[in-house]
Amino acid sequence: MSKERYIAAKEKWAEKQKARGVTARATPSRDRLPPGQKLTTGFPVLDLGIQPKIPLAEWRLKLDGLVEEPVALTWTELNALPQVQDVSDFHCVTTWSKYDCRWGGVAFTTLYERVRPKPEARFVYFTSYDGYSTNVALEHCLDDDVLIATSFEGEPVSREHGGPARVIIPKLYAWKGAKFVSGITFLAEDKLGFWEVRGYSNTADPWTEDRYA
Ligand SMILES: Nc1nc2c(c(=O)[nH]1)N[C@H]1C(S)=C(S)[C@@H](COP(=O)(O)O)O[C@H]1N2
Ligand SMILES: [Mo]
Repeated sequence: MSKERYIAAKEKWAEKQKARGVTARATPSRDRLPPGQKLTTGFPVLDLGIQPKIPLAEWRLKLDGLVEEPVALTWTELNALPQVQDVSDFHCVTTWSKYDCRWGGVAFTTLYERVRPKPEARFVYFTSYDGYSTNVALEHCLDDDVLIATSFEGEPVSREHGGPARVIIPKLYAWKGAKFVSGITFLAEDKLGFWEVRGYSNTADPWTEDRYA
């Protein structure tokens, strides 16, 4: 499917879901599977039809905006930062969830400390090598399970799953985690990302089925 048709189809799907009133349920589920989700054991791939190939020697992660120390980290520099692992569940807005994903990489808070955002910075805008973008309130990025992941289950993150580096924000629907991440910009005002301008929720909480704005 072409990129345009794929996006159009996904937008239409979102509209239909909204029309059917599945944006929220009266009683949120209290167990591990968020309401309206189905457990999968596989690992579906969702992208814009592009899986960019970035040679590691050319790869950069640019951190800029309202920060004291903007930086463009090389692959070597990213990997020289303290490394962490975290096991988390993955919830896609298209209703599949995957349990116990073991991600490894650099904690968002490590990058935060490195660039030292100014007090006015309250929002984060992520960009990617495939043209994708997404936005998240800074406070949600500062949970200790938010990672710039470079490994999955002990192996480098595959290209289809967003390698060499992708963002993981377990407490939000997975579209808030940019695959093929290339930039992290700290902003005073919120700026909507790729799916957010196309009707997806800005806050994206799986537990309240906060799917579409
Ligand atoms: N760069 C980029 N990041 C992205 C996407 C994308 O199309 N491009 N899709 C998002 C969506 S909708 C989901 S559900 C997850 C899917 O991750 P996966 O392909 O590893 O399952 O990545 C998110 N991050
Ligand atoms: Mo998704």
